[in-house]
Amino acid sequence: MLQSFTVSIAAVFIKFWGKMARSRSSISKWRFLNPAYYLKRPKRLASLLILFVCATLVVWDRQTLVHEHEEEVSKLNNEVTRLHNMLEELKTGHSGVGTENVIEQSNEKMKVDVSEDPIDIERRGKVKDAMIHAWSSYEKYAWGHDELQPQTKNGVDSFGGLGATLVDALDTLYIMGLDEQFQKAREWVAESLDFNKNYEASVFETTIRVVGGLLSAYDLSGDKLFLEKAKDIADRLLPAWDTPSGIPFNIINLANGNPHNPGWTGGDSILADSGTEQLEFIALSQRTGDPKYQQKVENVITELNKTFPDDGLLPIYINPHKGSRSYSTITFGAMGDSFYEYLLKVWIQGNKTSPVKHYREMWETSMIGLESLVRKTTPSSFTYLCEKIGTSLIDKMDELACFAPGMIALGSSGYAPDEAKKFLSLAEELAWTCYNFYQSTPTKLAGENYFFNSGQDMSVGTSWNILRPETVESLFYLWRLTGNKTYQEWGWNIFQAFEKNSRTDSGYVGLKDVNTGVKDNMMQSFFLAETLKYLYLLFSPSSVISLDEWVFNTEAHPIRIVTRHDHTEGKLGVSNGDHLETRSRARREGRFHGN
Ligand code: DMJ
Repeated sequence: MLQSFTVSIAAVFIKFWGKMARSRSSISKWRFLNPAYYLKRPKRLASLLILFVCATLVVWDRQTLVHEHEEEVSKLNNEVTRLHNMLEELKTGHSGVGTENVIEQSNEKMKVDVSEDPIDIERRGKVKDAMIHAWSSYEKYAWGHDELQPQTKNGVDSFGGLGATLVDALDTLYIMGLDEQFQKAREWVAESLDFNKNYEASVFETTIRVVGGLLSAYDLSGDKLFLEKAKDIADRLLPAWDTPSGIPFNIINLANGNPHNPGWTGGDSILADSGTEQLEFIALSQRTGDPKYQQKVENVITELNKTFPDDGLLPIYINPHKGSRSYSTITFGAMGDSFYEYLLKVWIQGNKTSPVKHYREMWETSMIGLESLVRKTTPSSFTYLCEKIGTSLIDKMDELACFAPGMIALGSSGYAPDEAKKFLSLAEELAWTCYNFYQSTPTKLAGENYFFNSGQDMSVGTSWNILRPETVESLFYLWRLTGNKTYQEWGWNIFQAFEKNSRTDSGYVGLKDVNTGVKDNMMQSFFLAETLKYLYLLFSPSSVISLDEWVFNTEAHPIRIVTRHDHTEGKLGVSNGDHLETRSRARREGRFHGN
């Protein structure tokens, strides 16, 4: 604008000057240099002044433009430098975009794939938002309690007041890079986590959530506080294994150490409750150098292996005095499930070496049994796992058994190629069924269990949904092991159904009925420990908690795989070096910055 103004002033001046020049042509051509020429005639002086002002304006205007352009160019250069730096940081594992933690692989920082799918980045961002919402609701209404009741906005101590949600969520917070929240939770563990409770605790639940959660937080952060706390609670659980057979009692008083079994089992121990402490207690021995934890839990497997059946399937009740099996259901669902899971995972935790060979053998035997439970629905040919009592098969499958596709996929690579392929495809078929447990209901959330009647495919039995993780857990393993993006799509659909039906202003709730969508009043701690973690990892690069370096306990707490030695003559062959190795490697972990 300024430029056009100066141009018009100059044009007026030139016109005026032209007139003057024509009328005074006789005057000497040097007369313009004589000051008197101007001083005698005010009009000439005015013209000179106008000419001077116009010239100044033109020069000033140009200078300003040049300066403005220089500023623009400099800004663009800065932007180019910033983007270049971001690219470099992404290549070396520090994107500076978000705040998640990248997990190192050996000595090298994890390489974030710069060509990562932007949809994955966006989706894991949404899962992280869900975690922030779940956590801040817990923080606001139930801090320090075991679980949040979102509808009534209060906490409940369903596990004896051990801060179950807080401890269960530690590693999820860490992996998602929610550092402030992690630190605040750490302070609570340091100041307020007290296990000296006159409470009849479930040995299984306390182990998988509390011991597992603390060990995982230790392995990820290297903070010794978590290991000390894990040792404290494990020491309180240990008397549960003091039975004639070594099969543990499933309940123990945390203050006085008196163990017993629940009345409703008729005095028996539960298979899953007795065979799902191996990963945590072996890890604890490795990290403390004290063999007693590992010895107790490995005795259980040795005892069960003495009479292990040809099909590797054990009923859910076992007598802790005799070590014998009681007549009861055989299932990969409730009360059986994680016994089979841990046979495979202890073998992985033990680096698949000879001291843990019998775990793999027992697991493979159980897979023979599992195959004998496989049936297909009509008319759509969904593959499912039956339950069994005596010799009778029951056409029923728990959603809990939907961990099995992930387990089978994880174990498949230990077979020879043909078997591996067969088991991987069985895993994929079962995952499709589990996904359809979700898709077949009006809310697109799965019920607790399903029946399979001829001609009707699947129908919901118990119709609640309590935010369970098993299906997304299997989708996570299948995505990692096959690279098939379909599993991400299924997981995303399930996540959206949780967002639609289970999200409230004060946290996430389960549904009393997946047909009507009526809500319950509980945010289960495993929603933060497992469901959201597996969903987040489903949209993360596979080097974040690499399956080559970590093994997940049954509550989705990643435990670092360390060198294993056997224990002989009552001594645990886990060297102090292993213990140190675990700690120092954990400290070396890089911080993950990505969405
Ligand atoms: C979790 O506590 C664990 O995954 C356990 O093995 C089975 N049940 C719940 C989640 O459904």
